[in-house]
Amino acid sequence: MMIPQFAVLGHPNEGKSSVVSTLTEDDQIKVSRIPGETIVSKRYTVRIDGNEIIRFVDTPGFQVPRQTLAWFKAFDGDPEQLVDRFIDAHKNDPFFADECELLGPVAGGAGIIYVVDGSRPVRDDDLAEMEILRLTGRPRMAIVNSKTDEKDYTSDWKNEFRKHFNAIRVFNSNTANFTERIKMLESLKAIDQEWEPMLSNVILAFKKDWLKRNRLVTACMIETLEKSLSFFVSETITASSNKEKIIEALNEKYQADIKKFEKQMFSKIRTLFKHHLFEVHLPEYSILSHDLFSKQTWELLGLTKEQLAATGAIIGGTMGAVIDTAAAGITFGVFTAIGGILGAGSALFGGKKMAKTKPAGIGLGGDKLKLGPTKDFQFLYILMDRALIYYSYMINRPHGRRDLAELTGKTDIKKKGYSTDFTTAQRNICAKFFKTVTGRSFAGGKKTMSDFEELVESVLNEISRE
Ligand SMILES: Nc1nc2c(ncn2[C@@H]2O[C@H](COP(=O)(O)OP(=O)(O)OP(=O)(O)O)[C@@H](O)[C@H]2O)c(=O)[nH]1
Ligand SMILES: [Mg+2]
Repeated sequence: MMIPQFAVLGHPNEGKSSVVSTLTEDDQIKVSRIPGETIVSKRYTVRIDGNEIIRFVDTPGFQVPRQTLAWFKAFDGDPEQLVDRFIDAHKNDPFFADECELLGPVAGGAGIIYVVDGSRPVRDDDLAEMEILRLTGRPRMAIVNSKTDEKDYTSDWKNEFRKHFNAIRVFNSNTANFTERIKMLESLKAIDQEWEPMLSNVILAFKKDWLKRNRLVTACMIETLEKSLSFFVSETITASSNKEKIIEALNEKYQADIKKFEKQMFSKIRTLFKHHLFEVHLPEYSILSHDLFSKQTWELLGLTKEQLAATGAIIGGTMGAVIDTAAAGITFGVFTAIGGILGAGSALFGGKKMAKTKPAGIGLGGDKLKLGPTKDFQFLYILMDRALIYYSYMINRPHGRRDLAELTGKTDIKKKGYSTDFTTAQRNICAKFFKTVTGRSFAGGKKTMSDFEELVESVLNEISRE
């Protein structure tokens, strides 16, 4: 089957490779500050479920546009043959090597996407390039991909573009998200009526694929939430056991494992959105860089004072408060932290209510110290919000953007979790889910799970549209 094909052309170092990288979600394409990075034309095909959908060809920049234009203008053969004849005439001439290379895909029938940096003024060379592209007679679109915000010549560029192109669009390869990629494809439809149906199918395929990814994220998130919220650790103790030590070890294991579950989920999300280079290395103050169990995490996620009070035990715990469960004669010390998450008293003593009646019961054999599953409903929101924030980073990071350093110090991090905006109905769904997965209620069952699934998926779809 024929798929639409576009050659991405322009001056050296204007962001052609970066545009191809963002459009194809391929972060393995080389992008460089030094002009002349791309020296041969290379095809990048987008595949969805194994099917080829659309192809973009990355090309080297124009080197001798004025000389090329002079040849084009002097050409008096069949205009349909113009590009082919140019390549025939110059393929062995090193002076025109880049021009032959970049015009190759155009001769092969590709549509044209012309990229310029809107933060610099229009020059004569650019006018020559645009005129060359017009003379090819191929369907063509121009995009302004501004490399800096310092100066903006977008309107000058647009004025020139109007004379030479069938469609014009501002598209920034360093900020464009899914919605902008789709809009870009929508405007590509305008460059040639014959291409419209094909491009409509491409857009449909992209949209379907995105929804599919969101469904996969939903499944992964729910699996991780279930695993984390129902998680517990336990150990058999005897009279001679060092309980404090055991509890401390259980505490560590509990936290470490839950963090591991989260890490695995993050890695799946990252893979789904095809990031190899980008990972979230957040600045100090950000939510995700905080320890999952730290006070800051809870605060930054936007929990109210009341909610924080409800989790007081956790914070108290990390502050070193000591709760004495007099009956059992065990002081909790550090594990108050867990006390809050797990619900101090009962969770520590699986099954047997021996503590109250037999203060010495721990020594009777077959007794267990158990941490988890969590009793704290807020923990669900914490885990959810962290997943959603991570997801939002992954989906909003264009693959053509390579300045990893710039990310640190950025302040556009959402200070509160998405769950803070949940409606009462949504909170109820979360509460039921929580009760079900922590084994505290069997009410609802299937419906509880499908309601929660629907909720997560709709939140993901909403974040995708932002
Ligand atoms: N800030 C910012 N930088 C960009 C943007 N697009 C490209 N760049 C940077 O501009 C430089 C050139 O980008 P490339 O995509 O390699 O440009 P190119 O047109 O393929 O260059 P050649 O292959 O050398 O012709 C790189 O340092 C990019 O990171 C953008 O939208 N914003
Ligand atoms: Mg390049």
